[in-house]
Amino acid sequence: PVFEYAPAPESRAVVDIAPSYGLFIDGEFTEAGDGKVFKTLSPSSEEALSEVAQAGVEDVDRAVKAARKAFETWSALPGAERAKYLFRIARIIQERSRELAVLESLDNGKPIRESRDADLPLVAAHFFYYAGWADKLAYAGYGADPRPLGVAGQIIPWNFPLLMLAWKIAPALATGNTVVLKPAETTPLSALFFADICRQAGLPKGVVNIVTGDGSTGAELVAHPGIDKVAFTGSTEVGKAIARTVAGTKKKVTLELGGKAANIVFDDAPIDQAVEGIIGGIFFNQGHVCCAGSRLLVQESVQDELLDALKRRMSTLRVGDPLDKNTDIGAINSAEQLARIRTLADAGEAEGAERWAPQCELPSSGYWFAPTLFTGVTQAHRIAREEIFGPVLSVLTFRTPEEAVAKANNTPYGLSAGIWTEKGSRILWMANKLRAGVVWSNTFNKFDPASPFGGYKESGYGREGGRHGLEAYLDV
Ligand code: TXE
Repeated sequence: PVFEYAPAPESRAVVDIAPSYGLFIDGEFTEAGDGKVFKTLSPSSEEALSEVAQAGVEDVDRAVKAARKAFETWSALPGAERAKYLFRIARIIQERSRELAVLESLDNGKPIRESRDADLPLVAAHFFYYAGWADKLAYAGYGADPRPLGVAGQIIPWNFPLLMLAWKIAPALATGNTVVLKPAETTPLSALFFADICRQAGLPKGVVNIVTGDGSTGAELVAHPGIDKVAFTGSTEVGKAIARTVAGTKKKVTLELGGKAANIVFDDAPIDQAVEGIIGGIFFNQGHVCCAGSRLLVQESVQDELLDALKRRMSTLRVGDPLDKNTDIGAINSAEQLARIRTLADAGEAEGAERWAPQCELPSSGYWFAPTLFTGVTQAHRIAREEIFGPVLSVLTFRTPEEAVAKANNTPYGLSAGIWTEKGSRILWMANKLRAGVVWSNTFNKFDPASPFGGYKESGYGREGGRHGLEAYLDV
């Protein structure tokens, strides 16, 4: 009764979603000890996709114990052996990528074009990349015998469920750690499919454990004494709570939190190219992106020209069915997130910014928000200060590079920034002044597993990706 297939587009048939899923502990799917479950919905239709176990304190304990036990043998395996498993996982991800892309779009709401062409290739690339490191750790700058930390408790959000899983699990396994991972409560399915991939790859039992549940499951995982390291991606508020919980324990922690990135356009930038970068920067993944270019800083002299071009381009964006290959903007992930976006957009209007959105018809069921632009925004406005995490762009202006830097840095966050100019010397000057973990120039939202990613200030600490990402899981 929980699960009904709606008459659906053909592509939906490529993935077989079971009516219910258990927790993945010690290589087996098992029910929660107290039998509790929750439903995961498709945000584009509000239909239940499946019923998933809600892990309680005893389940978290079982998972951590399984990971501890597996750590004994996994950490003792030669790196070359661990690499074989990771390569196998990467290849299976590639083989099953159609199925995973459809699943991700169903559970998350993101356009299939993005899950197929961005998320899944990056997920596989991440496993390939860290597979390549597993046998190269000794004498790579970490001493003769760098040691894994032990059991990593990893908590991920709902915006890139499988990619965040890859960012967490691949480096942990490559370095000889074992993991207990908790996916977000609105997007648990791809992590459970990944559990199946671990089985298919013959990964030893207990090396990867998946405990589904809400924030309470996450809090129990963080507090568990058998955890050696916590890796978290999510809200700044929860990140701070996690840092408080682990303070005074042996646990190491990396946090990847929110952002309020500035995309800075100078008057010499090629306008069409900048418009594409601005559009991708804020509307990719419905703006559910920690490094989204949510503040556009435009040099005053090109403001009118740029805004005209931007509005014309926004008018061509197609909002709708995530499984339609023509869709540019899919569904907002949850009713809660939609409410947050609406609250902040309403605050923008109430505080006097001018709101604009193209004519677009939104589907009648599901969670949707039209691509929206605010002009006349000042630095004091909430929409210039708070992370909206939705398809909403706040436009501010500047006259000089110094003013652009001051405005870009005027935020508690420091995850990313973008610069659009033909002048190379200006790019270098700006990149050095911007307090952001990533600075893109004449592009935006470009990722590579070899490149470390992470924030300054309240955007968190520690780096994921690249060789820096290894250090988060090693005692050097
Ligand atoms: O995040 P939460 P939410 C920002 C974004 C968004 C806001 C709220 O601005 O609007 O956060 O989103 C788990 N101990 N980002 O409420 O609650 C939770 O179950 C341990 C930016 O969804 O932080 C989920 O698995 N874990 C961000 C994960 O934390 C806890 C991505 C993230 O959920 C917990 C997501 C607790 N006490 C939201 N409470 C980014 N950096 O990309 C919750 N969780």
